[in-house]
Amino acid sequence: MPSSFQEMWAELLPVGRHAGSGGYRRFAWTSADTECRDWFREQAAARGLDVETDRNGNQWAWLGDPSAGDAVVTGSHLDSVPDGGAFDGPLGVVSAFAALDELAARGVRPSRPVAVVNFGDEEGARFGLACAGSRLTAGQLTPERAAALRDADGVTLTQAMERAGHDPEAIGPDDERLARIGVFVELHVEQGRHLAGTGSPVGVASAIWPHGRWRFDFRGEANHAGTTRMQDRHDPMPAYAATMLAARERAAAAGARATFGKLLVEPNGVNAVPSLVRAWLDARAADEETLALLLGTIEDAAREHAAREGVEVGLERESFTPVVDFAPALRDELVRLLAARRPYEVPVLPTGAGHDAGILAAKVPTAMLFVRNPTGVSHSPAEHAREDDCVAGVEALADVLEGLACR
Ligand code: HGY
Ligand code: MN
Ligand code: MN
Ligand code: MN
Repeated sequence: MPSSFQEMWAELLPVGRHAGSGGYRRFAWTSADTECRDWFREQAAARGLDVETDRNGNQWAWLGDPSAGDAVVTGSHLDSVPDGGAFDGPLGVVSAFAALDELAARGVRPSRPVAVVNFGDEEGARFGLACAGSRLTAGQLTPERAAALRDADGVTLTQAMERAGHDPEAIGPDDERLARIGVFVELHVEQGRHLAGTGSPVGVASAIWPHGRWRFDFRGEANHAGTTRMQDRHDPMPAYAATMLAARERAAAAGARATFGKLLVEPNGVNAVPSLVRAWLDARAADEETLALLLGTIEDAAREHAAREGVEVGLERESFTPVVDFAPALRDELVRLLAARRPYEVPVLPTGAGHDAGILAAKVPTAMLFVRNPTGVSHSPAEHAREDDCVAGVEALADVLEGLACR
């Protein structure tokens, strides 16, 4: 008998959870990731689904014969950001299995193949590139670039794959697989408060904001903290700090987002003026023009403050995802399928968070469902969704799958 939503949730909850912070450290191709993958296989086997791991390490659990094509695929990711929350990713995978159970309980026999997918390395927490598994499959990440992505210990993505038992020589675009997908629907906890203020536990995505990651290298001159006069320093830290404050101010003015959440300081000594401050910027905006303008002003600020401190500054764009406008016809079909069985209005909302659905959308008709997050908090151990809202999400996903897979 397959586990219920609550049982699946309870089984997955402890995996990769850090005792100290209560957050998750499910990084790609680590032992925690392997445990998540084992959990996925167990859930699939308990439902008699055929499980496969594709050339890029994504897991697929099939109901029906994938070679028939036009499949209805649902799912999300199981990896996390450092000390992330329990819901970001796993809610979409657990809900997908639970929705299949709901279809079985309703006696619904899909006329199209249906699959649950676990996309690998969505957060990019270890190797720095988000959605690596879906990007490889969609041809947005080349095997050569994947082999050059390194973690903090210098291990490359492909070396990590190999150490986890996955053949790194196999990675690459998978158009044949994507051609068999008729539609992909990802359920995800909302990472924001749009639904929190409404009577709707579930909403439908309209768009994903354009977003990207840029790396600033501020290079100065290492020196002694005690003997170097302030006016004699070429210290990259104040150049970074002034740039960060300018980014915060300009993003706020533009209604955009700018986050410096990761720094690397060399030599990283308390009593040494740094030689290097490497700062990663995550920037996002509702449209690409606003984002480009924001980036331009932040880059100007970096150059201005570097010159003032007598240090050099380098800038490299590490990743960029253009705006994703989900297909209105499919989006509206989801709203119709949901509204038909619900007393509440089904909101349609954009998100500033990236998702595998945003990558797939370039190749496959794609849509997203959001489940209400009472506080909106995400990428934090405090991330939460109420159980009744999660159950409402499973019901909604089951309605959508029934409507799409039983045409
Ligand atoms: O960064 C994001 O928006 C996503 O959680 N990977
Ligand atoms: Mn996330
Ligand atoms: Mn996510
Ligand atoms: Mn000394």
